[in-house]
Amino acid sequence: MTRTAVVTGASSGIGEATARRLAAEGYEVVAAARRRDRLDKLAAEVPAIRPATLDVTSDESVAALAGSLDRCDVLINNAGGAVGLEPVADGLVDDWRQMYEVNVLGSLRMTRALLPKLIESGDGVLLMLTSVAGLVSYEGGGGYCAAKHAQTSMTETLRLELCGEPVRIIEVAPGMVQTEEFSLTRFRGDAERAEKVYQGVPNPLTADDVADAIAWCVTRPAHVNIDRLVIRPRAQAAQHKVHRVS
Ligand code: 8X3
Repeated sequence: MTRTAVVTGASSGIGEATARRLAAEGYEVVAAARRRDRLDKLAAEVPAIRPATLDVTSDESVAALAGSLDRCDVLINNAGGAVGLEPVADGLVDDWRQMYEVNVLGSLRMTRALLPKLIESGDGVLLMLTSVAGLVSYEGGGGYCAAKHAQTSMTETLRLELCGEPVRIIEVAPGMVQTEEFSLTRFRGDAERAEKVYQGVPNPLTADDVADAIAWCVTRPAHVNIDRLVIRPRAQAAQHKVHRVS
């Protein structure tokens, strides 16, 4: 029996790396995201990956994906991201709404839709990709930190509510990860500002580093629940303590 893993936000970054990694671990992976062209390329490269068009902000889209699945053993709620770095005093309601809609409500929609199948599998795993922004707050992080704190809280709540059910509830909270798009989206396409975030930092984490941690959590024996795994590059001792060279 091949186990099925659903990964949201799988068209790039941590989601794509996780889809590849879980396929290598022997899962049939449903790589779900809005950008179908990217998913098709990924699926053409990795036979165990099935592309699925998904918009986590749409009830209909989430229901269509859930309805198309025979089974679901693993759900990786990865779709998310940050928009803007304004102080709260200048926070833009539309940015905050978008961050809530994708990170928080997107995870809620996916969780509601797939939880019955995860439980039915007899050994389900629900993994929430949060962030260190879900554990600490930082200047300019207002909306993103609030959304990630909400996801962290949702994860803790789920673990309590589902105690006794055959499903593990895991949180992976990465720190500084250099991906193609995260900072670019945060800075609304300003590549120079996005690049500065990682300037002089020796080896920020890569998407593969996080996918490796996710795969480790998911592939523990069924009775082992990794409640929360915080992963940062060695150069980042804390949110405000980053070693930079040059
Ligand atoms: C990304 C990490 O520190 O930019 O989730 O919030 S941080």
